[in-house]
Amino acid sequence: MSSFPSAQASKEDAEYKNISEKHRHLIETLPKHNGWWTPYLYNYNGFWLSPNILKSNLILHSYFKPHPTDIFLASFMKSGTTWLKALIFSTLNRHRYSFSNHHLHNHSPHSTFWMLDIESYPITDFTNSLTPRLFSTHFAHTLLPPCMSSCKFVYVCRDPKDVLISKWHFMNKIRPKDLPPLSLDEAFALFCLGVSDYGPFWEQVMSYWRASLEYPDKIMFLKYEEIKKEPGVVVRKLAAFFGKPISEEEEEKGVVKEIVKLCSFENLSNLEVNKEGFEKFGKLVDIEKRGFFRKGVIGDWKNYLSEEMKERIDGIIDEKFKGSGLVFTTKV
Ligand code: PAP
Repeated sequence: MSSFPSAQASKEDAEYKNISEKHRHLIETLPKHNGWWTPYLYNYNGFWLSPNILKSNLILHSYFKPHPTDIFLASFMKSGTTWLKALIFSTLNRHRYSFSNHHLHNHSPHSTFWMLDIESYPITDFTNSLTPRLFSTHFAHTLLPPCMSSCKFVYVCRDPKDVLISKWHFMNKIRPKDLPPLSLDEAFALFCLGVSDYGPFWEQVMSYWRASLEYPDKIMFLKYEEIKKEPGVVVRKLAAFFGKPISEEEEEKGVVKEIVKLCSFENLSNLEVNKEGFEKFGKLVDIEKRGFFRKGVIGDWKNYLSEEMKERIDGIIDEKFKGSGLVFTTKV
């Protein structure tokens, strides 16, 4: 066997050199603003990204090869990603595991998806995955490689006021100790400016909303609040969207109820596997698993935001979503 690198490998290495150069140039030239857990966020094609996440985006564009059967879960951070990972995984694999001895009893929801946004070079070999391959991302739809648009996406959004509070708590947990704690006033000001990882919030949400209107058979658009209200309806929708509708026999056996129960906040947050240890996100960051389960309720923002802050966020969102057809139905 030759020990020389193949022509393909050296071409890819050369490509990576170009990416690193481009990244260095972007970091020097893009508009920047202080971030939530990194010293700076950089505005790349209209979205605020931390330096490593920006580099991952460039890497994805060059190296990621989607399969037609891949399924992507997209969300703004803190909008219900963990919950949807569990719901999608257990709905798709409902014939593979019994509910009394389920994979999710000893594997965290995050471990069932590949997180696309943290890819470094050389890109992961995703061969050791079940089919369909499951990926998650927080990138806006317009920041993703166009070749992914032939795949199915599930997008979940959430009331931005709850997103802000959830993110503020989370960021203070993962913020490096050499940065001072982020006050709620600072987080609020950043959020309202649109300076938020992967944001502005409204632009990221709108990118998927518009795409879901254009390609309804490819992008399923969900709201956290709707799932809370009728999780069973969402499980049935997901199953149908993946081309594996819940059968009458499954209905009779109570499969939908089992999935909803398995993925509930109460159940997942009390499993040992989600309480102890760290979730590894590539080489980027290790995050305490319990950090993904805080309260899991609608309207916790009321415990933190003043009336004036609420009005400000609602006002921004009303203006940004005006005429789009997207409304947050549950104004608590
Ligand atoms: P991520 O973007 O970092 O992956 P994500 O899972 O989207 O985080 O959001 C975490 C939020 O979902 C937390 O909300 P909170 O801070 O307002 O409590 C978390 O509690 C909530 N959450 C996690 N699992 C569930 C679940 N099974 N049901 C409902 N909410 C959940």
